[in-house]
Amino acid sequence: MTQQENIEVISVECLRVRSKDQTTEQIDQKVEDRTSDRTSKAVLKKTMLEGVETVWDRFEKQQPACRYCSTGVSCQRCAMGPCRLMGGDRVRGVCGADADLMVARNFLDFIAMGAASHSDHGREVVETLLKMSQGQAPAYSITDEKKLRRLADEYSIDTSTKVDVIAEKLALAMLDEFGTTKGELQMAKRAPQGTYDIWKNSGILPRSIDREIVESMHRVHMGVGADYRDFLVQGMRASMADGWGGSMIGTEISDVLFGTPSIKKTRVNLGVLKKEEVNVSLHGHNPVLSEMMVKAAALPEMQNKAKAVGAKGINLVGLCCTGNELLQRRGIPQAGNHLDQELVITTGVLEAMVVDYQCIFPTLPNTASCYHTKVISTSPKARIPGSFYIEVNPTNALEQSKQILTMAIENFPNRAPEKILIPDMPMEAMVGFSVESIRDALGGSLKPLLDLILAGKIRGCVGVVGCNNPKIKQDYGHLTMTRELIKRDILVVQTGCASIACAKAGLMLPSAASEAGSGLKSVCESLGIPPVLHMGSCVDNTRILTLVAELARLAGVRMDQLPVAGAAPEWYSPKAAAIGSYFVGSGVSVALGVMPKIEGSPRTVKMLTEGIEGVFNAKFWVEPDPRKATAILSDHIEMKRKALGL
Ligand code: BF8
Repeated sequence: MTQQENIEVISVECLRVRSKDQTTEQIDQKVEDRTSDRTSKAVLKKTMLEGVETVWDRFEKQQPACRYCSTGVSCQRCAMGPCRLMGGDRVRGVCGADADLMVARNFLDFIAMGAASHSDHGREVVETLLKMSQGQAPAYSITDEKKLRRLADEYSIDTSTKVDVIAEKLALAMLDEFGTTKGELQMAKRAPQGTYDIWKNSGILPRSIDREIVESMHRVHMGVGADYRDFLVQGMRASMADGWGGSMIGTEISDVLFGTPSIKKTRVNLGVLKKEEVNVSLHGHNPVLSEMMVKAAALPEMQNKAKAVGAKGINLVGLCCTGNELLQRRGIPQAGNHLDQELVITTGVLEAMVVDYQCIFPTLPNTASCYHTKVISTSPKARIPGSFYIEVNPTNALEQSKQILTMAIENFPNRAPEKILIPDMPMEAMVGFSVESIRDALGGSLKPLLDLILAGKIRGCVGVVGCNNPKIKQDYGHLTMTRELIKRDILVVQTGCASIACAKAGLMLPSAASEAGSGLKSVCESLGIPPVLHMGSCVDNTRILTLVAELARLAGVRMDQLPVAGAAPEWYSPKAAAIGSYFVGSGVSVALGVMPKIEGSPRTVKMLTEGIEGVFNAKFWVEPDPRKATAILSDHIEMKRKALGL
């Protein structure tokens, strides 16, 4: 393919809504109902006044949602259908599947999709390490050699040789995990023995990463199993392959290549965009691309190019989980979370939106076409009509990143001044709480954290994680729950778009300790940290797994015995379903704020919210009201404390 063909773009139209016909009062009310953040409100209002369509408009047009699809009793799985179980004499699909089977099969498919996405991302990170070690990825290097050696030890790799050799052996050993015939994954052994035994005895110990996903796809084919319970157990096993396999590998090797996060200050919200600079947002998930963009933007040749078009410099800003990756390692400012992705464009000052994959609205090029923004896609897995396609891989990454930046710089003079709105005042945030940086902050051990929990100054920990979902006012679930939890002296750890919600609201500042209960407040004040800790991207939920596993080992108990829980108040993604499942499988109960599509099978609901507790000592709750969900989480933590005799 020639360079010209490479950047040939399909033209797409600007999608408009009739919000121009609405009164200002009506628009104000909608803005209020749609989002919580001050800067998002300002830009959403402008977008609505301009009549440019957003995710909320499309959500409205889809209402009312199909009841059969919402509850999981519709099936598109084979060519005898489609089928919907509508009651009366329509209680089985053409193949004979009843509601339990249909729902459980759909749910396994959903979890496997999420596990596949995260694990495939992990694979690409390790492939980059392999290419680097073999001299084929010249722009990449090892940033955290200590971690490389520690991981090599974990994999029983000889560390007395050259770093490149260790890196190559580790990369090959990790890639082997995707199809290993050993029957188990190396990093699952991080769990305490008692927890590991539960996995083995209950049949959710993953055999290899790809195998669990492929087998899930096999099982959801018509006419394989017919017992809904087997589908749910396989969903757990596929999710564990992600949590203790693909995602964990992704986190660990991202740290090796790009640095293990350390505590630092940064800024968040749409106010991080700059009028005088070339603004480029990095959106998606994999740091293999975005780290190279950061490297390219720092080059004097790129800075000079920017100055030549009248800009003061290049302003890189993050979005979604790519943003979280950059935030925690480089302190790159974050423009917003999932539902902000269109609003970054509609500020009118974004020269380029660079994407890799996952969580990217396919209509971003349409949104961009209403302004001057160029959307640039980079992954052969994720070509998007209307975007410029510049393929980035480990071998060509720096050169391609320079080309992308050049396109952004050349686009700077094309802004339409009448369409510009940058809200003022970014919010400051303290981020970068990896397990390693928490340990360092505590003087080299996690024991002081365990002691604070045992002593009751901190009652327990909850991971509030996950996405935004237009079914819920943006960030409302995250903020309400997090505030309620810290008030009760429960430390909140966060990843993904949930963490950006809290960062935008100032909850990741040490001064937010004033909102915490007296115990947590005194701990935060003495350490100078916020009561809500940013632990990274969605892949980095594995940091939380590692943290809980280490605390459990220190306490000499199973993971399920600790006073901890998880929550995803605004989740939307299949990846979030996989994350929730691997937490529950690991013994950490999870509160969901959005009902999965399982209500069509009361037996499935019962199994996930009650039945599995007898096996994993953990379960799901589904509670849309974040206040009620907090009460459930808090009671759960107190119950766990009591069981430990605390
Ligand atoms: O990767 S970016 S919307 S899926 S939380 Fe959710 Fe946000 Fe997507 Fe997780 Ni992260």
